[in-house]
Parts: sequence; C-alpha cells; structure tokens
Amino acid sequence: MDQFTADPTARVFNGKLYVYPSHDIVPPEGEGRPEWFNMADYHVFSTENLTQWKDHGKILDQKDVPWADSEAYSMWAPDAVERNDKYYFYFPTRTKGAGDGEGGFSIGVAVSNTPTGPFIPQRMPIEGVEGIDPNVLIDKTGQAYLYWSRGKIYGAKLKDNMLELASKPKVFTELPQKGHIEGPFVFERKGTYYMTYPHVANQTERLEYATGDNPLGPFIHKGVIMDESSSGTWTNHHSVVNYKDQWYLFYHDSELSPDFDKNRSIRADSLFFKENGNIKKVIPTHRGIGKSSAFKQIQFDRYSEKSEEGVHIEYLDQKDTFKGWKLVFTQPGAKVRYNRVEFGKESPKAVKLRVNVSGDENAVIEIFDSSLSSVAKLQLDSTDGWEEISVPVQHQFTGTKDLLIEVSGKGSIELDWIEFVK
Ligand code: FUB
Repeated sequence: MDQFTADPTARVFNGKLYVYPSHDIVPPEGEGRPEWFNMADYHVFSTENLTQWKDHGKILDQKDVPWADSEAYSMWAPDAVERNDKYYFYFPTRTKGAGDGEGGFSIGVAVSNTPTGPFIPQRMPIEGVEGIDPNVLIDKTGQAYLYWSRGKIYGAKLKDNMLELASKPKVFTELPQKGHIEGPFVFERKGTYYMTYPHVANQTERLEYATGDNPLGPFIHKGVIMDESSSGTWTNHHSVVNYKDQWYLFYHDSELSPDFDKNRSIRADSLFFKENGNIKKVIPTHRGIGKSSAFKQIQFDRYSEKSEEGVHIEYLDQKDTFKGWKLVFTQPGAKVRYNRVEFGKESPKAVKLRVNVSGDENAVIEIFDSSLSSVAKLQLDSTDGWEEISVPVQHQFTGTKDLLIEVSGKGSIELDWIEFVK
C-alpha cells in the first residue's frame, strides 16, 4: 500500500515466504517512457504469517547493471532461486544501445549470499537468450531450467553455475500461438510439471496452464487459472507457491491505479487442485490470504463476501489511493463478511470502529461471529465527520473467527476499520 508492485514471484527460503516483484513507478519528468511500464529497480518483501510484510528495500538498480541501458526504466518481471546456499536473481532489461523500440531485452543474473541481497550483477547477460520474464525451475534431480518469453515461450537447461545455458533454447509450439503469450512460470507437483502463463485469448491477459511429464514438455493445454480482470488491466503476471501446506497464486491488478493500468499492485489468493491434478479456477478476492490479528486495524473493506446491494467500497481519498478504501452502507440490512480474524487466547473487552455517519438519527452497526451471535452493537446518531468509537463486546471468545457486520438505519454509514481492544 506504499508503492506499486507487479509481476510477483513468490519463493520459500528457510521457512520464510519472499516475494520478488517488479517495481512500477511514475518516472521523473523527462525520463522513461510516458504511458508505458517504467521500472528502475527491484525490492524484495518477506513474511512469515502472510499478513505482516517486511520491505527489505532496494536489491538491484538499473544503474548497477554493467550491460544494461541505465536509463531504460525496463527492469521487468524477475525470479529468484536458491542453489548451494547462493541466491540467483534473474531479471530482464534493455541492453545498452538497444534503443526504445520493441525487443532489445536480455536476461541477467545477480548473485547474493542471502535472499535479501545485496545482489551483485554479472558483467554480461545470459548468452543466447533474448527476451523477458525469466523463470527458473530446479527439478528433483537438481537440473535447473530457464524459461522466458519473446512472443512465444522458450526454455533451456541451465548449467550447474546457474549463469549459462546448457542446451539450445526450445520453443514450446504446443502452447497457444495466437494472441500474446508471456510470463512463463513452471512448477512441479506430484511428478507433473505445470507450465503456467498469461495469454491474451480475448482482449486482455488471463492466466492459463498446460501440464507435462517433463520440464521441457511437451505440455498439454489444460485450462484457465484466472479469468481476465474485471478492472480491464491489460497484463496479469503470476507465480504459484506452496507455503506451510497450502498453495497460493500471486498475481497483480491495477486496483490502486484505476486510471493507469501500468501502475500495478500485487494480490494473492489460495489455489486448490482437483483430485485429478487439474487446477481449480481462482476467483480473485479482496480478502486475499492469511489471518488478520483482531488487535490491529481490520480493513473490512477487504471483505470475503458482501450483500449484492446496499453496500459498496470507495477510496478514502480519490487523489491518494494508497490511503485505501472504506465501506459505504446505503441500505438497512446490508452485510459484509470478513474471514479469518485471529483473537488468540485472550478474549477482547471492547471493539473500536472508525465510522462516519450522516443523515441518520438511529444508525446501528452490529458485529456477529461465525455462529451468528452478536459480538458488539453500536447505536449512534450522525457523527461529526470521521470518529473512532469504542463499544464493549457482549461475550467472551478466543481463537480464529469469521466476522459479519450488518447495519440498519436510513442515512449513509461509512466504515474505515475495526480493531478489538484487550
Ligand atoms: O511488467 C512488465 C511486463 O508486463 C512483464 O514483464 C509482463 O509479464 C507484464 O506483466
């Protein structure tokens, strides 16, 4: 919520989840390419509970890559893998002298002793590779493969040094040849290799997949992992990761930049397989992943489910979307559910709500738990703008709960967040 992030590659290193995204920016006046993707550097983020994330700061800058055009703002979708206690960061960018036409991208490697850098870039890009969106798979025998895209999807074996190709690039002609295709991400599950990729089958990208018995295919097209975004964002770019026995899909959308789809933000949702190994389609949610602490602000506008009518979300500040959203209730009986709130072992004594109520003499906001017993009830007349109001909770409870908010009253009830108090 404090910078634009896109093309997320999620990886697990030493029990922690790391995300290596692209870093979309608006470039300084007169630099970069107006109305296009602009990225000057990379950050890495980590988490242990999927809710609290740490930004470890910048790990590589276009100015530090000896072979790159240091003014291209083209540090596109990256990947990172670990081998023999070293971390290899793969990234595409424009080569010096490539100009700003189509093409001109090479793929570089930067190496570090830790997942968070500093990453030291190699003097030259990987020989024999032209394109974007690198992805690396290390199979069970220890053989590493590099995948990338350039109109089509390519793959080749990597040498043990992880810096050079060990085989001639192969084009996966069995993948769609019509409609733009890019962003390969390959993973293995129960002996099956899943080749996943964004593809423009209609107007914008959707995430599709194919499977095979071998990392270099052939792959058989299986279906769609995620449909085109309802926001109209032209790109989607993803990765799939297993963390603590649950599969997740990391992807992006331009929800924090509704008027410019080249400033994107990472999202994540749980991913499930069918008995036969096929992937169940992932429907994007606002709620995302992880448990939210009951004792920190719970952004109910990132709901799991809501009534079709009588409640919607709006930005708190249209001019500064990083401030987030609010719920706006406009009809009595409207409901919003927020799953997986963690109370731990200690029951709260009260709940604080940040609300803005107008045009009402008798507004009621009631919070229920998963068994539909009332947790707290706030009755109030109109507020003086935004106010933080506390009410006692009505019974003792602990553990993980799904919460439901229901309102009644005739005016407009806006809710920013709720937070329980011990
Ligand atoms: O982020 C720039 C490019 O947009 C990526 O490399 C593509 O996969 C698409 O997401």
